[in-house]
Amino acid sequence: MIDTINVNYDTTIPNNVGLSEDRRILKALERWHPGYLDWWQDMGPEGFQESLVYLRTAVAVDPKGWAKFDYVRMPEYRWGILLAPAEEGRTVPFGEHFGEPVWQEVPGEYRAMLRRLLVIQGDTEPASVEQQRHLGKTAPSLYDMRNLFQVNVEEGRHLWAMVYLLQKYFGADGREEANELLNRRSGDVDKPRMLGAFNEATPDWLSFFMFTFFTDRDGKLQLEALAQSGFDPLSRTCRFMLTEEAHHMFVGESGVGRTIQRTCEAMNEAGLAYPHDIEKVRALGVIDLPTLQKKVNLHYTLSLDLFGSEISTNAANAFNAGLKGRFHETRIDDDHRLLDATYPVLKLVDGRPENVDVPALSALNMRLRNDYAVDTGKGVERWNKIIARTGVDFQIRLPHAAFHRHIGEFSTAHATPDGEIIAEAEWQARRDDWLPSSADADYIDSLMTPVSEPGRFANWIAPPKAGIDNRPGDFEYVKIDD
Ligand code: BYC
Repeated sequence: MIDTINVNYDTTIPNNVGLSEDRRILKALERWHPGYLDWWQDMGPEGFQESLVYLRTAVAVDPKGWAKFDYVRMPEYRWGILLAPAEEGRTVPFGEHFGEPVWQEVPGEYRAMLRRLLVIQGDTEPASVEQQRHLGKTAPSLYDMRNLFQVNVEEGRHLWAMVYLLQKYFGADGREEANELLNRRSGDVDKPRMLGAFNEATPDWLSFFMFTFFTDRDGKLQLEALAQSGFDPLSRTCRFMLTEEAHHMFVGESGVGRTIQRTCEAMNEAGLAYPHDIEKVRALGVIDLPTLQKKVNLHYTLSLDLFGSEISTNAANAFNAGLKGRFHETRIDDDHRLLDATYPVLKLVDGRPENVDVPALSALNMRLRNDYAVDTGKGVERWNKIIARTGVDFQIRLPHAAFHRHIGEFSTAHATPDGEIIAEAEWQARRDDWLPSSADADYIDSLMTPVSEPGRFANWIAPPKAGIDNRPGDFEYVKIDD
């Protein structure tokens, strides 16, 4: 009998899906495994493959007490296939098949659509590891370095999660896609990753924290939407991935929060009251808040692009089919079919952004993006509380959804962070006021000197409030030379 709660570590591929009784899939995954390890060696964290890292590994899929912590060399991390427990009697919660029993096999007519969703989701996971592979060398502390590596190994596991679904349910096509997931490369002109933000560089630690706050949160919203799926194995996979994802957003939110904290403290210690006096704040060796705002503007808008076009037939088809639902679908009080409903979509009307009611089915990307904006806004408010507590007069704000967009309704327009549409020339003249300039990048880069003594932190970032797994402040989270 398959134990669906505890993870079996006796096989080469830890799992709670009974792989040892599923020889065909076990074989397919074992054939894929060496290529994955080669990819990890080539594209995973550079320079630390032999170090011992204090990592958590999932031992069960029970939301309470599911992980254990221990020192592991990353290439020896036990990546595995973990699905949340099945819900008995679960029915399709939306779309044309609303109320029918969920599927354990892929419905033939939805094969192509489902495969595309799995491949896009799968592609983002190795992409983020590739984007972050240089960061170990400039970690501001061993604590942060360990968090980076934890995020990286779990993104690797999320790739395994999608590869399992592709191999198990899509035969030869699935195997081919699984191989392609190891062949594309973030930022490569010939074989780039599929979505925009996953081809951008993550050159410094502030970018990493912004990425895990903003872009991993797109991951949260997309996984929440896929966790509603009528294809039950996908739903169960995503539900467990979300358990791990929460830590990634914690890393981002607390990382930016600690950066803010340190900047404000340094300003207070030096008697600097004016946050816009950038040169004086930078002379303290911390990241001035206006530059931090520019990074917010960049990462938020790159992440908004990940929701696709505001009006999308792809999204409508996936909803009708019962494959991809809305955020918290089962908590929404409506018909879950959206036959007559409308939804307001932000459009460019007479040269201004305006809400226009459209059929709700066509506006599902916009709706998920709005849910994302609300979720993101709460985190930004928590950052603003940190600033307010220090007495510094500054507020971080999310820019308007028309600002700096490459996908959808506003991709052809230029807008200010307040949403005012402007001409190309004004945009070019003011771009560096709103988005990080190369001089800003150079300054941040100049702060990225590594700190590897246990318990010490780079000058630009405050220590965390608590250690990982309740470890003391001077705990050696990474044994670099062991
Ligand atoms: N870049 O109808 P449209 C995560 C393409 S993050 C490039 O507007 P649709 C993670 C689109 O593919 C979560 N291309 O959009 C985070 C389509 O092309 P085709 C990842 C883009 O399909 C951090 C065309 O434009 N998971 O997990 O409704 C670290 C028209 O498409 C982009 C998912 O995204 C773009 N930004 O929505 C690690 C879930 N946007 O097919 C991990 C799965 C659109 O016509 N994906 N296009 O050639 C989806 O649900 C949808 O595919 C999207 C796009 C939301 C991405």
